[in-house]
Amino acid sequence: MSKIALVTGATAGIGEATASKLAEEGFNLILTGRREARLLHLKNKLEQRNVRVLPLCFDVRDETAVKQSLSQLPQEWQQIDILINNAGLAAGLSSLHEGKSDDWNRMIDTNLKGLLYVTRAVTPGMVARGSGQIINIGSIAGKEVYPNGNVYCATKYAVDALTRGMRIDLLPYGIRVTQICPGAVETEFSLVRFHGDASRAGKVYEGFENLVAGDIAECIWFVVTRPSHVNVNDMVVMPTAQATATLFHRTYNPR
Ligand code: NDP
Ligand code: 8X3
Repeated sequence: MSKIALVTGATAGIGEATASKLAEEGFNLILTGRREARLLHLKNKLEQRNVRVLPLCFDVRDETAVKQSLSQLPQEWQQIDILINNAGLAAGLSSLHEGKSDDWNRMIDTNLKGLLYVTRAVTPGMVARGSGQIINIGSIAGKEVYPNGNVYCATKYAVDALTRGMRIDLLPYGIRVTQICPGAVETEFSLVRFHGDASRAGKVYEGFENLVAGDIAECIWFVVTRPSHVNVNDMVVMPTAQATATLFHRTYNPR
């Protein structure tokens, strides 16, 4: 029987690329996000690969919506083998004294509380079955704090801590827990961070070869395909031209 993976934030970027990779490899997929049209488009596209796709449209910040969606899964979707906690965002890039509490709340509610709500809904089934795999998408921002990254970095440090906490708590049940921490990946991430300012977002990736979403999907595939006695705890994946969160080798001045 085909395995089932649930990917949060599948409407764009890393989540969408991961969904495509897993569909290619024969996984049935529960795909989530807020943009319903994109979820439906993805369902139609991926089902051409002879896998089944269940699109679930909800905001991970809405605990009631998360609980309702995931507690009412049709019988054939209830055995989730792999949970990929990917939905997340940065909002703004400001010094703390100039930061906007709306941005802070969006990041904390999505990256931290949203990940918790989804995990809380999915893990009891894994515990009952004594198997499962959870992959949390952290960030280099959860390993190093950088100027003006303050709250985004704090949420990704929290993902790092939660990944370790989950691994400890789920140890007796044979559930594998992994964190993948990418450096700069060109997705909609910077467009979202800069509130739709495409010119500012584009500059982030100028002058060096960034990662693409498919690179992270390949890392996820590596983690998923290890034998069941092998767990990858933590994987930091950077562009070759990026040494730290802020140090890039740009071949020309992007400005
Ligand atoms: P994108 O903006 O391209 O994709 C983000 C995804 O998250 C979208 O599918 C979006 O779906 C979903 N999402 C955001 N907020 C919510 C919400 N409240 N409820 C449900 N879904 C939500 O960014 P990336 O693919 O780059 O980001 C994916 C993850 O990777 C994030 O956790 C990010 O922090 C992390 N990351 C990204 C890096 C990068 O350089 N790009 C580097 C390191 C980590 P929708 O809008 O439809 O709800
Ligand atoms: C995204 C990477 O360092 O640009 O998590 O914030 S960073």
